[in-house]
Amino acid sequence: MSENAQKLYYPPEALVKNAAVPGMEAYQALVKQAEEDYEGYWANHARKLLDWHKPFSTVLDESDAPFFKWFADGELNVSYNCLDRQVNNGLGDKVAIIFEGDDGKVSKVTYKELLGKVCKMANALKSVGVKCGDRVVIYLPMSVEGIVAMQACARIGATHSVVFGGFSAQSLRDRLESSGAVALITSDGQFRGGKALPLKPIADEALSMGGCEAVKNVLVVKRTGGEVTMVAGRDQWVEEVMAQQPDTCEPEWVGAEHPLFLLYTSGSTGKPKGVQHSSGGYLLQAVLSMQYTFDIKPDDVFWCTADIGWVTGHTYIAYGPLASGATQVVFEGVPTYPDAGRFWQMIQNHKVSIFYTAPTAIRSLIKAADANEKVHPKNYDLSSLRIMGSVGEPINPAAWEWYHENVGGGRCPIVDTFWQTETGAHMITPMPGATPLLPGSCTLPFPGIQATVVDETGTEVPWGQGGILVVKRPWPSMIRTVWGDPERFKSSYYPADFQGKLYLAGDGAIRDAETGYFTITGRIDDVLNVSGHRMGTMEIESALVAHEKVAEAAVVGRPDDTTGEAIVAFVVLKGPRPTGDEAVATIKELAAWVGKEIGPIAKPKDIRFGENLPKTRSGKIMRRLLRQLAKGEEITQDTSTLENPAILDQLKG
Ligand code: 6R9
Repeated sequence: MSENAQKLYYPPEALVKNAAVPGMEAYQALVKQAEEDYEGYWANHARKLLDWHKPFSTVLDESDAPFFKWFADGELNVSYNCLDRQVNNGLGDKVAIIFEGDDGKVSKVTYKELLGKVCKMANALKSVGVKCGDRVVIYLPMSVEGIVAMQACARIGATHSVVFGGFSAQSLRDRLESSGAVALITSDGQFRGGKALPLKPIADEALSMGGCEAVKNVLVVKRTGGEVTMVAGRDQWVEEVMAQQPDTCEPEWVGAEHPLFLLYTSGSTGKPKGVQHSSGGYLLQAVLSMQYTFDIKPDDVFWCTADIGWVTGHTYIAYGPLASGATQVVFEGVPTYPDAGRFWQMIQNHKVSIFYTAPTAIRSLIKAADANEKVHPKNYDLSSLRIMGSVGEPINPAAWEWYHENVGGGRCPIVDTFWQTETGAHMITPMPGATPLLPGSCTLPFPGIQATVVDETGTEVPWGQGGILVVKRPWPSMIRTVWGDPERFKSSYYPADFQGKLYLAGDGAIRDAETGYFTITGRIDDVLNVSGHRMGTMEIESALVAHEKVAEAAVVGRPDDTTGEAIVAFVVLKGPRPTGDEAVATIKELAAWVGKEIGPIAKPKDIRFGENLPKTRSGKIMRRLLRQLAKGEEITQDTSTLENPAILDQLKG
């Protein structure tokens, strides 16, 4: 730790005292419990944190590995655990959701009201013939209705598959077909950044493409008032159907392994995979991580800025906060509208105490604050904050420090949570009242998660040596299979290279030689090998972003005859995009800077400037496109999920 010691941030005393995991000894004790009695550890939590209709008698069933089962003979209902039990516990009048629209309009929904809405929606689904085990696709904006729709599916045992509202008709069609959905819940449109965007017309297009004839009913939420065509016998306004329904609905008690949802996510090859999640194991870790990672308390106001179209919006909006009886903020809009102070304004207005967002948002808000004093977080009262989180990609130390200092006022621990669609919940993350923080490191495994780093043969490598991130034992909230493609599940996540015994996350990692802290080095295919030196693209990006002129950077590899791979950096400057002599000078300056920061070997061979980077609407940089650009290839793949396709031309080099 010696060289990093000065960079460690310790949790504030006041937080440690009342924390769910108070101090490192408490953390180590949990880790030890799980090591000594793995099944007992999870079973105890499952009994304590969930309400079971029928208690389970088996914990982990490995007989059909890697198709693991958890709590298989237990029965429960996820929506009951999220809503009825809060109402039964006297939280009926507690605010469950503070919804803020794109236009700034705020509405609040209590647990009792939410339960009523969910029951009406559940009855509406039943009234159009949706049954337990059916799939329902949800194509909705960030809204109370989106959460209600998910909970309603859970209530009747229908498996939902949420498709992000930014996806194209083609992507929606593919997911409708692959999931075999019998119903679709959508809205007329959505508001984003002051604009009304259509959704129902896109849904109509998807349905007209063929392949999704199983969809017999489309329920439409009214949001924008935009014009829509209703197909007789198929489409109905959801409000009208719900109005005729009672506001109570007996939950469908399902087995713990019953598929709660499918969520499609991109793999390294082929079509998106339908990641199938369970009911019991999934909900257990959603609740447990709300406690351990976010230290959720009755008075907290929790805000996760993700969209319900991504896994983060499932676990940390639709399920985790509700199953914890928390009050949460749900936001329809974008962080830069009406200006880039929106997040800070909302934290101030709603007295948010736990804030969970993505590095890409932080970096763009840093850029905005540098350009315009008025939207700097220092202009807002952010004193309600006590814990902050980061998710989705590695957070570079410079952004971490800014977030910590300017948003958290230097007093709020940042939980850098590493996890994936497939893992269901946090895998490697600090505990805010225990773990000393090291900017850029997601630190240590969640208690009970046995993560480690191995080489190509599956042998653990010593700390200090980079390798492949794997998980040694199955965990309750893990992916159960790839919907309709069990072989792909096996080959993607339990490859033969590791004798089918280790879960392959698809990321590289390195553990600090002294502390064992994990640093994610990026997707395995993002790790570069330049002249035999292994380097994380993230490391170089971090160095670039540490330069005063740089707002954001993405680094990819390009095959190179002499060095194996060459480094190509795509850079967004804080100032205007340079051209001509100015560009040449800046390239030199940045290359020298990286050489100085990491070593000459890390100097990018090619640096290109853009006003932005190609990103998905969830804010992930599309590295595969960058790799193609780096090689000078024509972009042939589908760019319909890009937020900003026009940026590609600037980056052609
Ligand atoms: C939750 C989510 C998963 C991939 C994952 C990794 C990257 C996520 C990270 C992180 C470094 C973190 N990732 N969190 N990398 N530090 N804290 O994002 O799920 O969309 O499936 O992405 O995102 O590469 O493998 P998903």
